[in-house]
Amino acid sequence: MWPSKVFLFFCLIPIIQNRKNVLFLVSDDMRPELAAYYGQDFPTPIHPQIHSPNLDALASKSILLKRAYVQQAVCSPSRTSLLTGRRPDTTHVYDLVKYFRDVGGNFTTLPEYFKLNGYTVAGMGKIFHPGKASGYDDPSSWNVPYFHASNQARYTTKQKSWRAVPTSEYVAYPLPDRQIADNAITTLRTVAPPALSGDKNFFVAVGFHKPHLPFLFEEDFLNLYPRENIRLPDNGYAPVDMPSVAWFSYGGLRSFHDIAKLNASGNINTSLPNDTIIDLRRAYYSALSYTDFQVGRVIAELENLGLGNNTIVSFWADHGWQLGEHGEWCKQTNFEDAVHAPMMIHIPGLTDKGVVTEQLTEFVDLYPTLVEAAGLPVLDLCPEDSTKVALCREGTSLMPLILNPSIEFKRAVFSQYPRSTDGHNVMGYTMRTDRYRYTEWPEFTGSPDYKPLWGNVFGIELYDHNVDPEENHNRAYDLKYSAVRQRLTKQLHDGWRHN
Ligand SMILES: [Ca+2]
Repeated sequence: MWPSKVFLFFCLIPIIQNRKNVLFLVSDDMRPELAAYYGQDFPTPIHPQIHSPNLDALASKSILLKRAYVQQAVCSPSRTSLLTGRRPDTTHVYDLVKYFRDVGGNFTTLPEYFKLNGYTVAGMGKIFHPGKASGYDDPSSWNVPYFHASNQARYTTKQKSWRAVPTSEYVAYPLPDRQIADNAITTLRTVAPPALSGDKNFFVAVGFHKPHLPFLFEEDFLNLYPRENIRLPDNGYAPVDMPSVAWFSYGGLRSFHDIAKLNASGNINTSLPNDTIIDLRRAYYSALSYTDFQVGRVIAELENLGLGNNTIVSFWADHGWQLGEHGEWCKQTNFEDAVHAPMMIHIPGLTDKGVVTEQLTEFVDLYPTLVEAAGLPVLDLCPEDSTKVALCREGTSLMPLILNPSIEFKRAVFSQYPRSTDGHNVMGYTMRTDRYRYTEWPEFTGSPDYKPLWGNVFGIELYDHNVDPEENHNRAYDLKYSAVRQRLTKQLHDGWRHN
């Protein structure tokens, strides 16, 4: 035994010394409308030119996952899925209330795994969904006191859906995301010396609140987007032959007082007045650019401290956003605009020249990727029932894509969204293949089985992205697509394990 232990000892030293730090950046409700995504991978033409120099710079030295999809297009389910590395049907978190440790299992989270491997692990802002949905920021994930910004009450009122905050106000009462960036900078300065000396690695998670509603930003950012440059979406109508179960009436936006007074119904084939649509789009882009600015401040400090060469920087947003396309707003649907979100990972020494992949990827893939890229022991695939398995993965490491971005990776990627309709609990399961988006809305058993009843379906959607990238025409009932639909039905029912 003795010689093998000696061998193991000498093998482990260089591995541990080579471990990388992680700067884990998160944005809330940011759709992938960034310059780096120009081209075929954003469903609608991008107007106007988006100002996102910091994320574009990060993208240029990252693996840019141009077709990455969240597992459920709303905050807590998406975040819980990514941070546990498991899908909503395993975490059993489909809403903004339930906590995975109560309803799913006592899973080891991504930051917790780094903590268990000896890292300093700090979190700030919105990483998990705050409050009950995360047991108040999942305390076992961190070993540094968690940071939340002040002035939240001032800047989260329901009075206005958007506001350019005047300089006099934001100087006196800094916006939460500026405070979060400030705290990230302070934290990096604290963890830098032990990281640079090789004594202690870090995992610093920085969660920004924007561009989530209300769209607030320091006023200067509005000047980046002259109002006359903002366009209405091309497709302000629901998809032809869309089943009503697919629709969401965007109550989150309509509850703001300035929107409520417009008396918008939220019904299918209605939307907001054109002037309001223009204002909201302009404010969203301004909030996006404001977030980009704060991201840039944090990355600049990482570089200034000399940490750039040994720190992985990942950026993702928890889902996309509908800015009036289909007449829809917010997230909470299975449309491309809601489930498609930005993700990029800079891995020093591996992606410095930039790697762009068009392969279909999923947000559950980030956990195993960061683990492998940082040099931690890799995770096994979860068994069918992983309720009692603390550590496993339901995604796939993206490392092979970095070495060869055109290899075959996944044939399909999966998202889902629950509805309650006609007294039934329904779960919309959607699948994106290279060419199609295919969705079924079956009845759902809920607890304790959490299973779809495929025999009782409340709607089917089939969008052909080759001819209809905006998903304007549901072909599920078009006879020309019946063979395709039959094939996609089987593929969807087979699920992620077989794709
Ligand atoms: Ca969100």
